[in-house]
Amino acid sequence: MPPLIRATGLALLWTLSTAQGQTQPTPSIPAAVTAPAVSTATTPVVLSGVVQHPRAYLLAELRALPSRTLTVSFTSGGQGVTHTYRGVLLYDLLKAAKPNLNAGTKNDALRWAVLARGADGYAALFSWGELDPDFGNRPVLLAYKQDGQPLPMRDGAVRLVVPGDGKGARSVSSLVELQIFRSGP
Ligand SMILES: Nc1nc2c(c(=O)[nH]1)N[C@H]1C(S)=C(S)[C@@H](COP(=O)(O)O)O[C@H]1N2
Ligand SMILES: [Mo]
Repeated sequence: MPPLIRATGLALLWTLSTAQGQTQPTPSIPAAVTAPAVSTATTPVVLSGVVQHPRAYLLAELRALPSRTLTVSFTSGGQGVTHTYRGVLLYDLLKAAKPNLNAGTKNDALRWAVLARGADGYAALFSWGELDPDFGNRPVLLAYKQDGQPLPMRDGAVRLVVPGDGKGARSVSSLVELQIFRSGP
């Protein structure tokens, strides 16, 4: 018997045996009751930390700010993807928050960082120096549009995109929190 036909036959037998309800385990949590860890248009992005102006941004508020449009390529699960994203510069939000810089420390801003967190708890770190136009100048965006449309639903209302990163791992989707902090003595 050719392997494909044998495999198909085995799969059919398995389907029949499970269809009788003999071997099917009962799921402990019904799928419909599990909250999806994706953000929506009414989920704020909370900017917190040792800053003068902590605040929560709703999608409508982000959309009212100056925006940038960038075409960004990255790999996701080994596959290359390229999209054009529109959003607000992360660096602009950090500046507006005004971290409480230590005036007595030379280039204190270079000790600061921001942890971006998604609705599922996934998180990635960015340093002030890599974002600052005077240093790394990385135009990391809080993106709310992909190719002229709202983000695909699975990415939530707002996601980071990180031009220059090869892998998509820091492109935190369903962004809900930006925690600004100073590290070191
Ligand atoms: N909130 C959240 N964001 C995330 C992840 C995640 O698990 N949770 N995975 C990251 C990884 S590993 C990759 S490769 C990209 C995938 O982006 P895509 O969903 O647009 O392909 O999302 C990143 N952002
Ligand atoms: Mo990934």
